[in-house]
Amino acid sequence: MTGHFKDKELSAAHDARKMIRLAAEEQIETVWDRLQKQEPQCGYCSLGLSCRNCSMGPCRIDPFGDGPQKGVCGANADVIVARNLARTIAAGASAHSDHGRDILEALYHVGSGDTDAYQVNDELKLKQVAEEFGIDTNNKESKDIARDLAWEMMEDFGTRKNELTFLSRVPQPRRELWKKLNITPRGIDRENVEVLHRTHMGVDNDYVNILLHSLRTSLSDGWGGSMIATEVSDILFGTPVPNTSKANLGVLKADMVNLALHGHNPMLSDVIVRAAEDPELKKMAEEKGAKGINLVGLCCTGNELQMRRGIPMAGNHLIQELVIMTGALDAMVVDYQCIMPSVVEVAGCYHTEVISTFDKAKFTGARHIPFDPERGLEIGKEIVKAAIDKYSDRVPERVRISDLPVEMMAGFSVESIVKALGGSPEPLVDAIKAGNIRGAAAVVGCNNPKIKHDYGHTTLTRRLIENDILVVVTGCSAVANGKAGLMMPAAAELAGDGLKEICGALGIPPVLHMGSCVDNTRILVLAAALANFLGTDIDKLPLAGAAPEWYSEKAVSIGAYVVASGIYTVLGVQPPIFGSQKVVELLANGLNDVVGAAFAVEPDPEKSSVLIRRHIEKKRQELGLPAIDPGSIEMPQDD
Ligand code: SF4
Ligand code: MSK
Repeated sequence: MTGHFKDKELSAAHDARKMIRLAAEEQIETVWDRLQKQEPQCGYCSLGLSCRNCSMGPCRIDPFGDGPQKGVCGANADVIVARNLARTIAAGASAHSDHGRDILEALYHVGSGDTDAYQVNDELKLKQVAEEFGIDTNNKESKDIARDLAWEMMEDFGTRKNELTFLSRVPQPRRELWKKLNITPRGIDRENVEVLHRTHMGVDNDYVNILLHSLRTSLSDGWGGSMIATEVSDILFGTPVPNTSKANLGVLKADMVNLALHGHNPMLSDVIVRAAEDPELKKMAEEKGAKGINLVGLCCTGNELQMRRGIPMAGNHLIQELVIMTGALDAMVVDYQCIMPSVVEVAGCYHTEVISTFDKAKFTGARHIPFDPERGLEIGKEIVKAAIDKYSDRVPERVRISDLPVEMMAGFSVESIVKALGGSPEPLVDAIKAGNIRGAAAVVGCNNPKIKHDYGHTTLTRRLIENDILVVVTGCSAVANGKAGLMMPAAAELAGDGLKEICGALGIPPVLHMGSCVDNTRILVLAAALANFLGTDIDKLPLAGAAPEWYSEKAVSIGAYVVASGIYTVLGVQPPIFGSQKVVELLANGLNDVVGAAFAVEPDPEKSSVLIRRHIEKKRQELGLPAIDPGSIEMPQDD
């Protein structure tokens, strides 16, 4: 077995472990089985040393120096590794940004009056964001502002602008730095297309130049496509406020129609929530013998729903096959991103119906009910009805829900954090200055079967809060930490004295749920607000990022824009760059002199917590704040 496993268990989560054992007993193939069958995975690809960008190839570079050191075209290891990384970042940035565009189109439909499925939910944010885009909001109806804002935001995808509009939120020194480096993101689509152009055979053959453009592309995601996704989702569906709901496989109900909402886009799931309230559909469910309709979330669609509507969370990335094995899931509705094709096969072993909904994300074997924002609610009802129909096919003897759900808080948008602080970042800044809180870390990203499920997230978070570092979480990390009980105010008991006191005074948990993967932009906005408040740049602050169990191309784009924005980031899974010492050196060290932050790779969360603590204390020293000598923080030894 690959990766960091200190014991034989594949998951740190109790509900998952039980289902994994069940899968083995019933010979249902899961992600862990398939990983094992893939081993040993290709060494060239793992090092980033293979290229199939043209048909003179495919080519590979021998990492030991005995075999070929150049592709047929003459590209060396540095160029091949950099090109591969650039394409990965572009794929991730494109996924986020295309998601943003889909939401934006819904805003445009609202503004044009050709849908009644959605409406403006947060008028204040609509006006604030419209003003950022230079739109006069005086004496204008919100419908008209929505239309004009959507139109202006669409321009940020194109080639007409020299810089993205949300860059006005970036601290001035960082904007100037990006300008000097020529990495100011322009059009979102433009930067992504340019990656594909540059990495075509015979275009950009300088690894540094390729990597700088990769940073620019990732910034077009973080301060562009993803930020548009977050802000427009808030405008349409409401800016999250703190709420308490529940998490783990125990949120499924044996006596109700269970419907899981999986993927990333909140557009469809929002109408399904409303459809499930329909009295006729509720009656239909009762006629089938169910007590009602129970909606649960998975992955980031689940995060979106939990943040805004308190819908319970069934699980994160590696739970998506296991939730079907409860035998109680009547339908899994998928939109896009992070949905394993295997869910259709696992569902085939049960009565569960997988329903795909986006024409750009079809799944062979699934039922396809195409989503159309203009007929949102009608489609939502059709989907809920399909789940109710499936309830009759459930086999009661195969229903296995035994875990009790765990309470967790969600809904910590920047607005609600600032409100909890009394309307200004000042109390947080004061607590950091005094040393009660040493700094803050974002623990984000996916699960990956190469890392013990949820172990990376929860171990790292525990160590950080124990040492008075406030943790913010998004994506699958939020689910892992919520299930582990770390996201209720009572978890402050596990924190160091300083953090415990602050959490107690504010009534907040030591680990704050800031949303889905696109909502990592909320973390950027918060970091920028802190830097602006102090009149400094983001890289000067005692902040860090970590993605202990990342797997996706989107996570690489996130890591790149976080580092390019000035935040040191530790990855728990090795990216495929180790075939080029020069690329590794640039990303792990050289970037410090370029953007003031760099990457580290550390699979053991006990060790990564030390790297983060050392970094935060170093930043405190540089700011002249009371600090622990970073060198005195001991690195745990291997067993
Ligand atoms: Fe080989 Fe160069 Fe073609 Fe890549 S671009 S496949 S290294 S010839
Ligand atoms: S769902 S991108 S596995 S966090 Fe956003 Fe989780 Fe990663 Fe998907």
